[in-house]
Amino acid sequence: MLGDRAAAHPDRVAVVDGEHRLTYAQLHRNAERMAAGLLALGVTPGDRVVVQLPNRAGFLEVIFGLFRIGALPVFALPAHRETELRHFCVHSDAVALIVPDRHEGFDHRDLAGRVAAAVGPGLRHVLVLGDPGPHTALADVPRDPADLPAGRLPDGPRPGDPAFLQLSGGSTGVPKLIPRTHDDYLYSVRGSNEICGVTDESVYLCALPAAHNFPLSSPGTLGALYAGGRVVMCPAPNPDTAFPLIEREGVTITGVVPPLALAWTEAARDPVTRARLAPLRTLLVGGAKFPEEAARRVAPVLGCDLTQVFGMAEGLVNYTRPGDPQEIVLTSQGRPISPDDEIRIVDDADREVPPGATGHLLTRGPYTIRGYWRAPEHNARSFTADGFYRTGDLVRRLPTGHLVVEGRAKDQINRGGEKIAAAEVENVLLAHPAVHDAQVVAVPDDYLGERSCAYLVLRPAAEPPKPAAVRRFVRERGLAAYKIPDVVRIVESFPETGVGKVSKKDLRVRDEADDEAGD
Ligand code: J2J
Repeated sequence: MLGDRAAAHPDRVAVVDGEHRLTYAQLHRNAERMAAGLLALGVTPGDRVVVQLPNRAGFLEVIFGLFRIGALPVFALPAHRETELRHFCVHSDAVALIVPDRHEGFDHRDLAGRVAAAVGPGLRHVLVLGDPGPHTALADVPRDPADLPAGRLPDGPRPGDPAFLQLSGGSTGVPKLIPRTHDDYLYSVRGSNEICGVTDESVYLCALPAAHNFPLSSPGTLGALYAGGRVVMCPAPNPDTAFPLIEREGVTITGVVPPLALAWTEAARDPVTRARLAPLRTLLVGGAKFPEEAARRVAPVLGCDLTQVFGMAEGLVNYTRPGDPQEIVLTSQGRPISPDDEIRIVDDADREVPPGATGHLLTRGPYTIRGYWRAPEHNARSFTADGFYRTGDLVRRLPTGHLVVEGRAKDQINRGGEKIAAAEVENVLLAHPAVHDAQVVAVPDDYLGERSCAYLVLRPAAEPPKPAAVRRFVRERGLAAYKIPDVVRIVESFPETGVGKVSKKDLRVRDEADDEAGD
């Protein structure tokens, strides 16, 4: 895809990264040289490489380099820490880990060193974007393909081959990996472009972490490059960083999570600030439910069209359409990209619910996976016998086919679009010496939609730990900051359901009662 675009319009700017601009020809050439250099290092087709890079042009050079040789990036996020990176490296049998030197005040070289020491010799390379410290500089990797023993790069992967491993939001103890293929992914990107009107005139601001499925493909950086448009890498999504870039680069389209949409509308109340958004035509909002009241403010305050997007790294993506009635755009999460996306809405026994009723969303379609990477037991639970993916989302369908997300059946916290598997955090809390049992639940939050609350039952005679100490314990265990419980409450016991299981629903209710009591 990139080769075709570079041949068609070599001199058009493909990506902007600060003061740095790469044309399609340059991006393509850099990716080919990266591919040759990675091959020379011993990265072979089918190998996995954990990529933890911030929103920089280097991210695109690396992933297109890996795509070119048929090696699979494993898309870590910059927020991930030792526990997550170790798991990605071990579970994917990665041969290399690619990190930035520092990002947002954090030294990723130290982190990568600890991960490499823990994972062992199978992880052969740590490559660093920027100052490498004790590792290898990514800048030293690229080679001229003509210098390879064969004198050129081998043929690339086939369309149906896996392209990368994306991360699942997860509801289990360890994150699952999602194998997406070149053809299924481009199918979703092409469909997203058609719906969102992405053309060679489009300028996409990559404001969310570039490796996440939403900014990568809905329609995202890949959509902009597919159409021959331009990608602007945004180092952080706050208004002070994003708005000047929108103005300077003439950004026409971007995607954000609901809390950011709120922050952007808040900042744009100031007319001078708002003027910077003049080029912006489309704001996609998704990743978590966008409250109707907030949705109503987008067009009048930001001066652009709202598109709601309800997607998942496993596949299915829904959009509201430019021609949809305003009420539908404001109150629904869109309808599927493709007429071949199959939707079933079922009760607890997998029976279809009546039209318009709320139920579990199951889906099967041209770009939705049929199974996670090397996870036969999860797959037996996460997919029906006939291959429908159990999304864990509770939805209802409007007569127009649009879906309204009503809630969630999966044991997850959606913290402003960042997904936290309760079990993953509970496992860490259980390792605390004072903790006998732990439950992590979502509690409502005006800004984030949800935040996380850890309920702890202590061991007999244990000294009650301070909430700050519990939070520090989770951080020191090497979990991403967004997974650290926002609230920690110590209780005598957990409410139980009729059959003696812990009732998370009742814990959430109890939390609301505590809040009302002014706790
Ligand atoms: C309610 N819940 C939503 C929405 C996602 C585009 C946009 C988002 C994602 C994403 C993505 C929601 N309203 N508008 O991959 O390509 C929740 C659901 C869903 C889960 C998937 C894309 N949009 N969600 O968020 O893999 O619970 O993908 O199942 O991170 O986010 O999370 P994720």
